[in-house]
Amino acid sequence: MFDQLKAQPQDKILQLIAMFRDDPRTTKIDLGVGVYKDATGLTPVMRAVKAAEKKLWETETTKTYTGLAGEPAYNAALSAMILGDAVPTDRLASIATPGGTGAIRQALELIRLATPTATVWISNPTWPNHPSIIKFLGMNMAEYRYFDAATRGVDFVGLMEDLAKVKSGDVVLLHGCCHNPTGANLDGAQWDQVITLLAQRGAIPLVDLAYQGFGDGLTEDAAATRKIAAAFPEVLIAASCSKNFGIYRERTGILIGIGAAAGKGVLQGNLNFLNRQNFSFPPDHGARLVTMILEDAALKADWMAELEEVRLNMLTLRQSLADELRKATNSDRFDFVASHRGMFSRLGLTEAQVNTLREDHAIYMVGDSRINIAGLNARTVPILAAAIAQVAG
Ligand code: PLP
Ligand code: TYF
Repeated sequence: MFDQLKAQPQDKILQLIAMFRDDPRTTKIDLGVGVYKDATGLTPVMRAVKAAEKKLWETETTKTYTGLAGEPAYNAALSAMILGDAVPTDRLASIATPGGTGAIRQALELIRLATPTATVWISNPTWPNHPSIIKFLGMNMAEYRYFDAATRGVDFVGLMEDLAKVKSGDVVLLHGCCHNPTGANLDGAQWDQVITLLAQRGAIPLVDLAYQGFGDGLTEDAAATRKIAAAFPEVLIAASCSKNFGIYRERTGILIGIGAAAGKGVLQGNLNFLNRQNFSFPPDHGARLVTMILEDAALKADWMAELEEVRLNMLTLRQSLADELRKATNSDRFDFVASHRGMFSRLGLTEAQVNTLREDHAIYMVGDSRINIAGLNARTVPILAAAIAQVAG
């Protein structure tokens, strides 16, 4: 049987991790995979997470199964963090999932279960796992323009032209904030136009929210998601706690379905069913930590303070990289780096330039010239700027 298997395409981002590891040069700089790193290059366990883990060890009395949908307290606390009071809770159904990826997978399976012929629209470009999972599930897919290669901002005219072709019942996958891989984002007025257009078209938004708190702030980064949640009869939200709680390997996410209150029971039943088909009970450790933090005023305040440090550190790095690139290239071509938000910026370099940066300068970025801002520090910012000026100046 196994001889029938074909080799599968690898994730380019994950491949880069191995290449970096195998590079013996001590000067190497990793701007690849989207993991937050502090100035010393470490991905720390957040203070509130450590404190919650200690408390959990002391107070946890059982590790028996949780519910199929996860612990209700987790779903309630995380839904409230994402949605505020944008939608009445009698319209919300939700399941805990293994990470944001698990939430996206379950969302797509729910869509396929309800409307197998629906088309899922994704931004060009997007996170590679989006098209990979959509294709794996055998679903129809279409792309909308997103990135303007000249300005490195959003191609808003192209985006609106393409989304005008969405048909009633189609699903449109939107990055709630901090677009991956570009770092270019819609402003509030542009979100309003997108929402009006998609509502007219009868689309169902699927929001991927993986970086709440990494862009403009915890509440600000949820603003578009909240507007969408309030504006459509049906919405899916796939959210991740990997980055904002720094609990990547605990696999902590949520899928929220918003629909008519009258259909909540059936929607929740279908979400539970999908969890049961795929893995029965979702992982609980990370979800429990998140719940403990969100329900405890002191832990929550400390977590928010540390998340804010993380966010501001990335903003400072953005500004200093933009400044250094101004000096190194004697131009304002790279000013966009400072206005991008989240972990990533797509620099707009060619694949050959990306390869030269890796081979000659030991600087690792994804082949589409996406850099992880958090991979930099005060020492490496000028090194990167000088190398970019050399290969692309
Ligand atoms: N969606 C996007 C756009 C991402 O960048 C990520 C990765 O962090 C995820 C979803 C989900 O990540 P995870 O499955 O680790 O929670
Ligand atoms: O885009 C990134 O780098 C992060 C981490 O299969 C990631 O979202 C990358 C690849 C992958 C899962 C997570």
